[in-house]
Amino acid sequence: MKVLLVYPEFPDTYWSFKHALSFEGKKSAFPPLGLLTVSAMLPESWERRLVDMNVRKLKQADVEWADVVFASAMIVQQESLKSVVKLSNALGKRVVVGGPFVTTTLQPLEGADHVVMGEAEETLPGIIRDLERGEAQTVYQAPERPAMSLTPIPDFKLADMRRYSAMSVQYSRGCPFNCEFCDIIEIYGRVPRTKSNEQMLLELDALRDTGWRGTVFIVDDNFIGNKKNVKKLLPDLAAWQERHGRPFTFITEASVNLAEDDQLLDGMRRAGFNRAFLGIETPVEESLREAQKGQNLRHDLLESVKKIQSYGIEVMAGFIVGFDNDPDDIFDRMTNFIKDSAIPLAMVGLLTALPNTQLWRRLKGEGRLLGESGGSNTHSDLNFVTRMDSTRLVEGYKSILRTIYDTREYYDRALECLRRVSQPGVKAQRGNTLLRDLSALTRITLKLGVRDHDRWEFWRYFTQTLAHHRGAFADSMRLAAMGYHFRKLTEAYCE
Ligand code: B12
Ligand code: SF4
Repeated sequence: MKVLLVYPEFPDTYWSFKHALSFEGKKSAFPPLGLLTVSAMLPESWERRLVDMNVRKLKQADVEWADVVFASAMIVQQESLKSVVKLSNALGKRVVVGGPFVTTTLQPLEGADHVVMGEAEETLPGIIRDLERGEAQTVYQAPERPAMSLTPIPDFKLADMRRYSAMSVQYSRGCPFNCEFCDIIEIYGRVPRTKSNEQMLLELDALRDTGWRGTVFIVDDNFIGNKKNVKKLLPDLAAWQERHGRPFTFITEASVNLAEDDQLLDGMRRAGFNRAFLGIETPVEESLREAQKGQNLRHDLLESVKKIQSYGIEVMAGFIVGFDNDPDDIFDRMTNFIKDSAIPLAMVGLLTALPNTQLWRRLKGEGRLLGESGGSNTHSDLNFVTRMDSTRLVEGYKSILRTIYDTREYYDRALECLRRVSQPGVKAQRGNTLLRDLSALTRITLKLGVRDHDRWEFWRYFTQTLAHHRGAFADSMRLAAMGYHFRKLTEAYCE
């Protein structure tokens, strides 16, 4: 059997990082870990190829080569996914589709021969057997959530690793919290399941053996969801890093209560974590209560961010406007909070009701749902009737984006962030990325320091960095590249 694994294209959103990746000479931020994991579960005798459409175009010849096409997608990739299904149908190839889109959508996917809902560790052996016998069913639904011990080491080598700016691994699935808008807990559950330390280190060995050095994204829904296990993992992770000359720096996602736990923070610093994405959502307490986000109400949010930064961990965060309890001055409060928190990469979105979430069910009950979400919360299409006038909400939302991604505002936040994270800590080895860094630096300097109309701001930022944060120079240039990406997209959204 010949399997073509296809990852559809993302639209150009904040999360695509497109305008920043070009400085690095990369095509995409991360490889499709779901498909690399599925590939590792296929029989050894099956031939397999991967086409990540964020890296290269899908050609007719790719599909013609295959006996069966396996595709994976999030909601936001659905248009591209539909084109993959259509092409496969036209060429008479069987299509199997899995991943979060088909797991959560309420609509059937036209043209898909087999849909796999949920995690595949337990269902895939049956699907493989049925495909081989030519009697595969239309829908497979994972009966329960599998133990992570069943998850194999992903087929990292299937990806063209040179095209990505970071590699991904996964330690846990699920999150113990209960945020109303969250679909993670519906898909992956509220009891975080983790891999064993041994399993995790073997996975890192495999990644290291591929020759990869640099950033590794631990793609967990909430890395500290199972604190007890994480605390056991971190010392082993730090020792592994030490043993191998610190080949990786880690980024991950975590809940804000990370700030409460010095032992965790210290463990993460020692293990080489230098960035964490937090779900802050809003500085408005009433809106946090509405979102059932009690973990963000326990301590002062600005202090929590500062604490995490003091461990050398840059904070990135998600923010949301559009809660029923958002006051009239929400836009100013959000803007001020982002400025004071020194979070350069602030992903501000409009509240979206994803299918089958608690929010979805409440709004449905209240007769306020307008339709299924397009999957991206940074587009201005609302999928429910908001309490605030929708035109005002979208205008206010855009005003936040315009302010926080204004060149000077952004550089000021980045400088303050660098100041806060440049504490003595464990620094990762940058090793053989030097050449890549040099060409990236040349591209950044040419684009932002010569061609850009805000070039004087860039040189102010550049000289301040050299004067005060020389040790974090590479990080400062990464932040400059990211800021450019956010500015370009903000211009496109807000025109
Ligand atoms: C890493 C990640 C990203 C990366 C993407 C990197 C990449 N190339 O994959 C980045 C940071 C870019 C990203 C961006 C976004 N993401 Co994202 N992301 C994740 C995250 C945290 C991990 C994905 C992962 O690697 N998982 C590990 C693998 C092993 O799990 P898996 O993909 O589920 O695969 C398993 C099964 O689903 C199944 N399976 C998967 N595919 C297939 C295919 C076949 C054929 C079969 C048989 C089985 C199968 O088998 C696997 C093993 O069990 C997930 C959350 C999560 N826990 O998965 C969110 C998640 C997928 N993202 C999500 C969202 C909403 C987004 C954004 C739209 C954010 C936003 N708010 O706007 C953007 C979109 C990007 C864009 N440009 O517009 C949602 C998707 C919701 C949905 N129903 O579609 C998720 C579930 C999290 C969430 N609730 O926020 N994301
Ligand atoms: S903390 Fe994050 S992952 Fe956990 S329930 Fe809330 S939004 Fe979902």
